[in-house]
Amino acid sequence: MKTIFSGIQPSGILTLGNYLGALQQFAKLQNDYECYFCIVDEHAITVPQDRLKLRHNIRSLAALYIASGIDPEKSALFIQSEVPAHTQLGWMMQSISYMGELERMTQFKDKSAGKNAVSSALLTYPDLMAADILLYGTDLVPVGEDQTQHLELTRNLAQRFNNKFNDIFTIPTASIPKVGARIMSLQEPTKKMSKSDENDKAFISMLDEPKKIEKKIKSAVTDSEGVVKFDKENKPGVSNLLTIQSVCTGESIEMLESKYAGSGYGDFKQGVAEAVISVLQPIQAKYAELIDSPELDDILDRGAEKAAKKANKMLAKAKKAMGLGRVRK
Ligand code: ATP
Ligand code: LTN
Repeated sequence: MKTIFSGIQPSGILTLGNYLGALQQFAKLQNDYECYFCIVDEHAITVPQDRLKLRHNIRSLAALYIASGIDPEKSALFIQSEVPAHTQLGWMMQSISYMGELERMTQFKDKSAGKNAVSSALLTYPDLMAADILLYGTDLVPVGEDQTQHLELTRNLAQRFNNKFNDIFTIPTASIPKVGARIMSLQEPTKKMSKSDENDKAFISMLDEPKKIEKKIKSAVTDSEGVVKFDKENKPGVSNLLTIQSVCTGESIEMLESKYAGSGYGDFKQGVAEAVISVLQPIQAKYAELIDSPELDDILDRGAEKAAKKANKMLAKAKKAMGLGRVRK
């Protein structure tokens, strides 16, 4: 059976973008693959975090994974910092990656732009991400489009390691959904929807109440043309809403365009809001049952144990390949 690994940062409450671009696919894949789903808290601290909020977001993310359909009987769900092999291999990856290639990463450039204090971990973030993936012999990594560059670097690092030391790592492939891989901000539809956006109106949180969802979609930036048509270049706002509705309902963009032909943005936005609410409501109900339950802790304990077992084996191979540690006499 082939292996899947993916991770989400607990850097805020998940958005509709995270759900449509990542979580939704995870649940579908778990029947056909051995799956490892990770709450990458060590990635989250590459930018400043409030410790209590971080702790809350970690648990909340765990509950959202399960509420979105991750079955702990099939998939291992765990917290990155509870499996030390990640940072250990991450350090080893740092020793084979180059400053130049790390500095070229778009996410690093975006997150460091205009800041005078940028952590060194923000730069070496992709080394840790490569370690996450490579520890599990991962074949497939389901992610949104923004992660393709990191995935490409992971492949390069794996190949570099295999050539230089020993052929131990599987070269992973990214799996990007055809529609929904890049849900845009509701306020600036040329920017991706992001859970750490300072403007609360720019994203729909997976835990927003129906009224709030409706309000945010109604105030989403569109254009003054009044025509519901998919045109990413000239009508980014409308195109984004069409994508959202299409992924939520399963109707194609063309079907939606003809459904709203001749009607204004009011009806259209109402339709989008209803579609989003009907996807998120059952998830929110499950989330409420889980968030304070000891069952969630048991799931995370079991997940970390299963993950560590596999990860430690690969870590031992990597250390041996690099000549770290010692051989018993
Ligand atoms: P942050 O804003 O803190 O950088 P984020 O919202 O971009 O976070 P991540 O934790 O970095 O979210 O991403 C988790 C997963 O969700 C990744 O697979 C990523 O590709 C996907 N994803 C993130 N934002 C979107 C989006 N707007 N549309 C589709 N997929 C997305
Ligand atoms: N970098 C990713 C989160 C992430 C990840 C991973 C995704 C960390 N490690 C391993 C897939 C596989 C992000 O910012 N979305």
